[in-house]
Amino acid sequence: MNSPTTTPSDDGTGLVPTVNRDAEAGRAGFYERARSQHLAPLWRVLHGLVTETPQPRCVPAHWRYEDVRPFVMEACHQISTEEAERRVLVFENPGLPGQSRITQSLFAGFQIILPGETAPAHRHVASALRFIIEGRDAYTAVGGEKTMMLPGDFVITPSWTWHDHGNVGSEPMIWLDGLDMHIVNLLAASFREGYPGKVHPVDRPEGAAMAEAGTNLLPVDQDYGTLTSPIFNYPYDRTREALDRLSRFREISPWHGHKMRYVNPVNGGWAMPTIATCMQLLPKGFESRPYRSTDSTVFTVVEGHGTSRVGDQVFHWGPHDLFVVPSWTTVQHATATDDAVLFSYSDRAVQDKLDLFREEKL
Ligand code: GTQ
Repeated sequence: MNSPTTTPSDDGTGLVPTVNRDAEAGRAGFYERARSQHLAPLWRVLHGLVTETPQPRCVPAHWRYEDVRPFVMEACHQISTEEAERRVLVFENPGLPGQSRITQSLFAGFQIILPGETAPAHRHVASALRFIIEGRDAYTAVGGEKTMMLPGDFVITPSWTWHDHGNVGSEPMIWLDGLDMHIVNLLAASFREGYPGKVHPVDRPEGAAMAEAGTNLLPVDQDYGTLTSPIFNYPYDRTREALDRLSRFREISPWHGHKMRYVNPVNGGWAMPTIATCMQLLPKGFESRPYRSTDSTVFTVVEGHGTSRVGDQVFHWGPHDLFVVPSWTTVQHATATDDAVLFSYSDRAVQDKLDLFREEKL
């Protein structure tokens, strides 16, 4: 092995404590010879590899919309969507600089598309979610069907489906992109293809997916060869109404407020196979009890104002802000003056499938 390696033991976290440090110098020759065969001693790194508790490298973070939006607008003066392919400013977790990660496993970015612009069709194994922040009269086309997008809508681009985006209105549209490419890349399973042409042909009417799967009815004999929901736009008006109605009769969760998960109506699982998505209502004057879970989570504020204590940090948030709760970091939300609605996404969909997910309600 000729590249110098930084093992967890180098920063004092991986060396098994029973190892006699004084004896290690005498073992150096052995380590050196083993290294020539690309072999390494586990006892110098074991406790850094198999940690006692989650050791997230991402940190609690908060982006205010008023700080971020000017940069997103400025990006439009710097580059066109056509030139950029996707004009996106990536949220980089301060604990993971230069890695295009908002958490260890997930990507987040604000994409902006101006009136008249088209983001050309491509497809990739990575799945994407779009959560609409502002604007109207822009669409995304997925697998031959268009959907118009409005603020608060949750839109899915399933793995390996052709997709292009366009703005046919008169104002910019900004949405939050969440992607799982870091999970795909961990497994070295990524493919990508550009479409030979700007847009993929549309061959299904708008609303087709909603008619096929959006009313608790599914076409009999339809085969679904995928874990991704056939619904690719979960519109905000329906989500908001559901939250409002259930808040009138359901007992509130002390940890989550009124929190709903987006489901795939075919199998009852998460709407996406890799990314878990939720929407929650925190009524005015609510204070949640401390909660932690193993899925590092990205939150964006749809409506209202509040405060979240994340580990030892306190974030005061308002509409369209983003904040991150790292794995196994205690979070508590509070609202004061108004109801708040939070959209969130995490890798829980993966952790559930692999029996990794844990949570603690304090
Ligand atoms: O819109 O297809 O933010 O492929 C990153 C990668 C958006 C997209 C991103 C992508 C897209």
